[in-house]
Amino acid sequence: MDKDWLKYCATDEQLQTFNDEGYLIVNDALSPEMVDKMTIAIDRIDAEERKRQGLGPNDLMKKFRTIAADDLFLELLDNPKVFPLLWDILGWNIQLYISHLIVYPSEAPEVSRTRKGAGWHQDGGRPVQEMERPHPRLSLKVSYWFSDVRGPDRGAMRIVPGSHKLDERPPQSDPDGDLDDAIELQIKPGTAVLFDRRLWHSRGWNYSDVTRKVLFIGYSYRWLRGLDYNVMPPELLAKCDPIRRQLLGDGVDIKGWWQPTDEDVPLKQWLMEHRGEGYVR
Ligand SMILES: O=C(O)CCC(=O)C(=O)O
Repeated sequence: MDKDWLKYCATDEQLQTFNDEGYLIVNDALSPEMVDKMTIAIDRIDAEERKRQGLGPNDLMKKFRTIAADDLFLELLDNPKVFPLLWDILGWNIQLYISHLIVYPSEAPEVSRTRKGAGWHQDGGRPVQEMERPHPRLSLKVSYWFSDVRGPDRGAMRIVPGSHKLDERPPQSDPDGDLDDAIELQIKPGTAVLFDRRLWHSRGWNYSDVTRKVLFIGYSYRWLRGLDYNVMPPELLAKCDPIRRQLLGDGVDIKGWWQPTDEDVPLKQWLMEHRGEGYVR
């Protein structure tokens, strides 16, 4: 299993940024070659899905369970530049809970170019309403960017830094505008952005001529259910090493989601061996 992981363990500064701001940018998380290869897969999936979903050329395409759509995406599961950050933030008892692709072409020409604020939210579905407050972290997403969103109106994600610590919707002085204190993450292809599920975020509009492509890989504790799968196809699991199988929701016994045995969580064993017993709680 990939020993490169140890080169990219979180620094104190990275952990502090994630804890304080609710997000972390990882530059060059993917090499240009990997970006090119994955973009070919994304374009293929986009063409297939547009047909299947009956979408027009300017429609936004969403595809869930993308990890199973091309073996290349399995590389993202334990990407050495990102995976170690996940252990340091969430620990070893983790799994993939979602992998969704968004391909967002330019809005149709007749659409007003003056719209602001597109669907600000926190992630989490019903738990957001049903959990007592203040909310715990529970999960985070890693967004991998395959288009260049540096420049105005290219669909860069908007966030309110630090808003994961608020226990209510952040203030919005202009009802037609963005949340106050929103920033746009204008980043280049190959960049990954980790964000806490409690962070208030929104998709930016795309009025540019560049199709915006981003793949969201979400990780949660293993005691939550997957959001876009229950069980991965056995033929996919068969291609994976034990740690990837853990991440894809595989396990030995149903009780292992609550009380994992060593066989359920090979990542724990790996961390004990490579980072020491004291690292593993
Ligand atoms: O497309 C985006 O920038 C935001 C996607 C989103 O809201 C999400 O992953 O929860």
